[in-house]
Parts: sequence; structure tokens; C-alpha cells
Amino acid sequence: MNMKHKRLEQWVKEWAEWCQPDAVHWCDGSEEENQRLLDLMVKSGAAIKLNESKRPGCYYFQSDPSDVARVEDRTFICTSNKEDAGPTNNWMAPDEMKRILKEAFRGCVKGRTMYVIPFSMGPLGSPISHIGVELTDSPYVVVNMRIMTRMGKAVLDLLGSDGEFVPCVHSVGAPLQPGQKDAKWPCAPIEKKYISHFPETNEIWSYGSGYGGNALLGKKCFALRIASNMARRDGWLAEHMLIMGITNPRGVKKYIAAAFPSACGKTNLAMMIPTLPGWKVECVGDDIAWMKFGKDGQLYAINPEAGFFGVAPYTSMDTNPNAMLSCRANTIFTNTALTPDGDIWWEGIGYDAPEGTITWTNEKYSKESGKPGAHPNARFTAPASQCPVIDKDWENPGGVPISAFLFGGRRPSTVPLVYEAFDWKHGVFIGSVMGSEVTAAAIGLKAGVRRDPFAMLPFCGYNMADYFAHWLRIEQLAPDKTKLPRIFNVNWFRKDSNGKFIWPGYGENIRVLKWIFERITGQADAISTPIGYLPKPEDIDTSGLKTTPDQMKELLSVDNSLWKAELELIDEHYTKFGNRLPQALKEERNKLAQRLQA
Ligand code: SAT
Ligand code: MN
Repeated sequence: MNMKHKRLEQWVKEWAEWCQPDAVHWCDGSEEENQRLLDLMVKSGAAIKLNESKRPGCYYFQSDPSDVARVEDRTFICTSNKEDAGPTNNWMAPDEMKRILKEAFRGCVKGRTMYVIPFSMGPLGSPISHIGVELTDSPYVVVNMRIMTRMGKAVLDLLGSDGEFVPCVHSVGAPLQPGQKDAKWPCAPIEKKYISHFPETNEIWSYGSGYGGNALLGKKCFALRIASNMARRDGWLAEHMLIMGITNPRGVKKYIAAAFPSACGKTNLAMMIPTLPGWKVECVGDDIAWMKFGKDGQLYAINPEAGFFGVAPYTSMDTNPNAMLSCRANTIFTNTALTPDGDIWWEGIGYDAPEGTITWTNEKYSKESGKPGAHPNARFTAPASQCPVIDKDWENPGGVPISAFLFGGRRPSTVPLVYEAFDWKHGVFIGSVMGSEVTAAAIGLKAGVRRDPFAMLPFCGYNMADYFAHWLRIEQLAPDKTKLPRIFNVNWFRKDSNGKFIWPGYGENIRVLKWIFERITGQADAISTPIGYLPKPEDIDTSGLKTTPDQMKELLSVDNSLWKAELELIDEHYTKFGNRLPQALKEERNKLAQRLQA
């Protein structure tokens, strides 16, 4: 390739000298290149081509059993001052981390090819997009990045001779000696893995893992941890949010962005099929939103990604047909089960595993064994363009105008189905205390409410208290405060005294979105309560729903005594941030306490 960008060329050269690959390959992003890499992986035994008539263009991978998810305790924010990483991140000094990793990277690509992946997060050339270049020794990463980002020659062309890029260095950390046979899924042991971010210099160094967010560095590493720092410096927002368009029966369309912690159904909401006649939902993105103010004073959002890296288990034609249709072709499946006729299978796919199915650990599947067929974090990597309800403006370089933010989590009690913040500051308060119920069994955490502010706990690349301050500052930066998105909190997960979900969820969530829509357009009323504005029970459209008026009352109730207990949990959460916690949030906390007393 004709290299015009000397700084980029020099950077690649230095890393290649250090890592000592057998070859360096600059990815052009073409179909031929993609097919060549896939064929190579099929040949080496790393991948299996799925049945062409059932899953055209699809490939299947099994990871090493030790390399199945993001590793939060091996994820580091490396800033000169520890306080700048804050109490919610692992910290190491940049010099110290670079010393350790330089040693690890020395010769670590021996026996492999180093791929150079120029990629754009966001539509090519959009004023909201940013470019990165990832060096990786994993062809699996290359073919995934080709789905998840815009990558290849077009990005190099855009960079020209001097364009800015975020340098991302990745290795699976498994050099090959001459003649040594490669592992099916090469990676380093857990204590050798480092997912490291250097926000002061916009660099990412990732060593030892080949999986998801550890290795596809455009995603959580760049688009959230590094970008959240860039956004703070330059006055925009990089958020862990889905983006969806909602159209009412009269054809009026509004876009909203929503932040939920993992396992709260972001992908399901982003592509849901509404049950109310005449309403339409379209998907712009299911995981990340980058937002900037437009000339008209509105906040505009792009989805920096080009694909879905979705959790497979419990996705079915019942729960999320649009996700199922998105991964019908040209999709990479990782750690699902494999059927004897060359298709994939997972728990909750909607039918039993056929006889002869192989588990993600490459054993014969048997329901009786109690061992799952698919790993609970098994994933599909599917092009967003294949989503049947992808929004027509999903690649609009100008983004889509955002009218509302939704926050939420799994809260069996206390938090009502929906409420609206009184104003921006109150909305930031609501985001800052977001939480979700965890069961001790599921994640090995203390059972109870895990606070996950703005769903950014594992993804905020700087001190979370400063992040709250940045959200507060957005109100000052807004060219027109009346055009700021309105802020809502939703909770689809309220349970009754028998432990059963009260709200049906899924497509019925449109009934709640309808109220939100009508608040934005000034058509719906609300009642003022101590925690915010709530719908009047008759303002949630329950036509055709089995939910009884009593259940609606329960879903929309605010119990002051429960909220006083919640306040104690909020205080505990806030204590972590010490005096770095913005004064405005302390005031919001006190105002809530007063309203609960009154
Ligand atoms: O593995 S990823 O970080 O890409 C996905 C996730 O954990 O949400
Ligand atoms: Mn996510």
C-alpha cells in the first residue's frame, strides 16, 4: 500500500521491530481479504464454517475456556495521578504499566502476522466520528473489527498524510516457536492479561486476551474509556447507550438514547417490536452513543459502531426477532453451541438442541448433564445493516437529534415503572445513583443493588466524580437549554410479593415509551412526587393488556419509607467519591431527602 502518513508508518515500524512478527499486513477491508483470513482460520482449525444454506457466510469459534469475557480486574486506567482514575477504576502509573507491557510485547508476535487495522468509529468523515488504528496478531480480531467498525483502505485515505488517530496495540500474548502448533484460541493466562488505557496520550495497549471488549479495541476501550476522556476535554458525550427512533401513529418521530447496565435488555429495547398499533421503533445502535451539540442547539448522536456484538443466549424469535434476523447471515458466532448440521444453538433460542449438538467447550451436549451448551456470554457479531429495523439515518454523518435520555436497571422494588426528572441537575443525580439488582450466584458479587452510574462503571475512563461534573457542565455548554434532552428513569423489572414480574416488558414497553414521547411533545400530564414526575395511572395506555388497575397502581407507587432506605444506600455510594463529588449532586440528594420528609 502506498503510505502517505509518515507518523503512522513509523509507529507501525517501531512496534513491528519490537514485537517481531513474521509479517506485517495492512488491512484494506476488502471482501477478498476477509475471505482469505476466514479460510485461513478454518484451515488452522480455529474456525468452522457454518452450513451455507442455513447460515450463509457465517463462522463459528470456541474460545479458550479462560478467555470468555471482559476482565474488569485486569482493566487499567493509567494516569499520572491516581485520583484522576478515581475510586471505581484500577490504576497504574503510565510509566510503570508501559515498562511491564513493553517487556510483555517484546517478541510476542513471533510466528504470527501483525495486522494493521485502520478503523473509523462512526460514519466515515462524520464530524462526530474518530479514527483509530489497531495492531493485532489475531485474525479473529480483524474479521470482527470488519463487522464492528468501518475499516480498511477508505480510512487510510481519510487519514491522509497527517490525520489524527488513536493508536491501539493488541496481542493475544502467545508467540510461536518455529514449528510450534498454534492453539485453537491463543491467549495468555489471566494474571498476564492487561487491558490498559493511557487517557493522557490517547493510547490503548491490550495484552493477553482475544475476546470481545478486551481485543476489539474500538469498542469499550476506545469508544467509551478513551472517548469519555476526549468528550470531557472537548465538551461532548461518549456514553454506554442504545439509540432508537420512535414514530407515533401520526408520523411524528423522536429519537431517544438509553443507558442500562449489562443484562438489562439494551439490545432487546433498541430493536423491539411495539405492540401498540401504529407505533414504530427503529434502531440506530444498541450499545454506544457519541453525542455533540448541533448548530441548531440540539444534541445529535451517532452510533460509533457498525455492528452488534450481542449476547446470544435467550435471544429468540420470541424475545428479539430483529436480533435473530440480524444474525441470519455474514455473522461470527463465538462460544455458542454447534449443531450436527452446521448451525448454532443456545439456551433460550426457542427450541431444543438437536441430537449430536456440541457445546462451547467442544463436548457432546446433554441437557441432563446440567452443563450449558452455550457459554452465558456467548456472542454474535452481526452487521448492523442486516437489522430489519435499522434506522434510515443510522449512518447519517450529522447524527440523529436526541429528545430524551432513559436510565434504568433491574429493581424488583422501590423504583417505579417510569418517572421523569424535574430538571437537568436532577436527571444527572438520577443517572449518578443508577443501580441494578445482582444475585450472588450470577456474578459472584454481594447480592443487593450494585450501583452502576450511567451504566458506565466499567467504562468511564476517568474519575467518576469528575464524570458527574462533566454531565452537570453539559447544561452550561448547551447552546439552548430548552433543547436539552429530557431525562427519565424506567424500571421494567418490578416484582410482586410472589417474586413475579408485574410488567410484561418487551414489546409492551412501548406503552411506557408512549408516555415519554408524549411528555416530550407536551401532550401528557404528570404528577409531581418526591422522586420526580410520574404518569397518572390513566396516562399509561393499558388497552389490551392483562395488567390490572391495581398492578398499575403498584407499578407507579412511590413508597417514602423505601425511598428513605434508598437514600442511605445512595449516601453509602456517594461516600466513595469524597470531596470530589460535585456540590450540585449533594444538593440534589438533600432536596430529595427534604421532599421525602414533607
Ligand atoms: O465484551 S464487550 O465488552 O465487547 C461486551 C460487553 O461486555 O458488554
Ligand atoms: Mn455494553
